[in-house]
Amino acid sequence: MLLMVLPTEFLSQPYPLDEETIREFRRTGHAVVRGLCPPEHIGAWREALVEAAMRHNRETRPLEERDVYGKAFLQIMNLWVHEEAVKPFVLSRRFAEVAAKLMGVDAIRLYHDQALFKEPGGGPTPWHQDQFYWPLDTPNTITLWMALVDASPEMGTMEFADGSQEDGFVEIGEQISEFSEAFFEGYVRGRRFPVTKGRHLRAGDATFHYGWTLHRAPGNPTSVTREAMTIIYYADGARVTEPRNSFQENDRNAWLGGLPPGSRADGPLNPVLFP
Ligand SMILES: O=C(O)CCC(=O)C(=O)O
Repeated sequence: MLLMVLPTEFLSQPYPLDEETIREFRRTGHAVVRGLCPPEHIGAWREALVEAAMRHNRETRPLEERDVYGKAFLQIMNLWVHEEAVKPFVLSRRFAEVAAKLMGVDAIRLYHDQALFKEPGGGPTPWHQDQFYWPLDTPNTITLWMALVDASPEMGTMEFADGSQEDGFVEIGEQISEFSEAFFEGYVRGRRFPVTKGRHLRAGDATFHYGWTLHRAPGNPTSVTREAMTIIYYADGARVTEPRNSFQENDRNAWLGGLPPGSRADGPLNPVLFP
């Protein structure tokens, strides 16, 4: 059980986001934001987030018994609902404000959070679009992906296809899998999208990407777990769409309070986090 007092003041303080980062985000569909969680605070938050995630992790199979998706990472969802201690981190106004400013929207809601831990020997994360899973009618959706430990490209930081968000939904009828990797590898080459390779991230640095930006990550052959925390947001005012696949139907029930298609996406798990 965590006994330390977690630093919270900075979570409501603005981050000095520069115009160049915003321009680059809108053009390429992704951006890096250094020190979003300041170096002096990330250690304590890492400990709390990892402890919470591991308490709720239900994956016990060895890597070799899992499919491609299961090998890519341990995925533990909506920690803020299950663990009071990590709630201020996920609901941070500082983080949500950066997300809103990158997209250029006035107000932003929480979709959900997830811890994504790529274990030693974990496999690659295949090419995919996040919004394949989300029944939302706006392109203004965004994922914050924060490194909880210093992470090198060799450990599996993310690669992005620059500008791919402009294509919107590329409907391939399949989720994250060997098929999505092969299909999108050809697609990215065919569309001549430049690929931004994985970056070196310090603990507390974050990348952001649009829900439609194609991205992937290599496997982790190192002996250190690539621990990352993600928070997903969308522009306030978005509506729930008719689910286009079974995953979207699951998401509608799990994260959007089962709200019917056509209604405003403002379920009890979707608080406005900025302003
Ligand atoms: O952490 C990973 O390897 C993949 C993460 C990802 O695809 C995402 O956060 O959208």
